[in-house]
Amino acid sequence: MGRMGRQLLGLAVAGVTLAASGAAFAELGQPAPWEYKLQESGSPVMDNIVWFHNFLFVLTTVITLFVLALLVIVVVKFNARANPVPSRTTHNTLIEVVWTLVPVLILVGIAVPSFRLLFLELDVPKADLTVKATGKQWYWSYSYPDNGKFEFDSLLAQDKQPRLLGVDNEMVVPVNKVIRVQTTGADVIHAFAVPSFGIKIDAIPGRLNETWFKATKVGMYYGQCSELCGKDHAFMPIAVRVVSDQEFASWVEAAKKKYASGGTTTYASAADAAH
Ligand SMILES: [Cu+2]
Repeated sequence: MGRMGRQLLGLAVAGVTLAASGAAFAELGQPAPWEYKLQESGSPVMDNIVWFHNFLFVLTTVITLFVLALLVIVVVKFNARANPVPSRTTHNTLIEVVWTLVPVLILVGIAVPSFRLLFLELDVPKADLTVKATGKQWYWSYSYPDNGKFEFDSLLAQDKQPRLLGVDNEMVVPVNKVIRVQTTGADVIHAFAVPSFGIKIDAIPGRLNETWFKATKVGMYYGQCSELCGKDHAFMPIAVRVVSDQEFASWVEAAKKKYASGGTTTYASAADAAH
């Protein structure tokens, strides 16, 4: 093996090792180093998204291999040397029918689960709890209209892990409950997205958008603003802490007192008060 070959092999080994160590660090609800798959699912909607993704992946792989096989057959069997006298066939009704009908059936087969998934995402079931997320330049505010209407700001915390995802005040929700998320924007368009819950919805000034999730496992889940909203767009993460019913109840009691003034005193709320 030449020097170049050894270097390439070394690079490949390093890559595989990194990927393996990345997989070992994979945690629920957050991205992992060298991740090439979807984040692990933490909600029924995301379960369905993962299923649909895998279904399409298998389907497209099979179609691609089929087309490749046809091309190889044509190249080998019908090149000028192997087949000096070409056929003069211009029409074959059976083939015309087959290559029209089969793609139609495949598309219908994709459309059915696709629409089922869209309706699952868009039809908000009867909610156990509503949380309103307001996108601001450049942080989120969460309000809990069902629990005494307290509201608080959630800003990136530089000292917290995971890097660029940790916040000072997390959004907290109970496990296995239908959470209705309402989003709006206070200044420009933002987007509220948490990959493990399978949600991504715009937060638009003057409009209230709605989505939902049901977190099936206790833990931390992270997302990010997903609509370019200005210079600190990359620094307004979303952190959701999913807890048991009892923990949620005690958090609500503490939060009511902590945020009684109607939000924490950030530069933004101070600016609001000045108006
Ligand atoms: Cu943004």
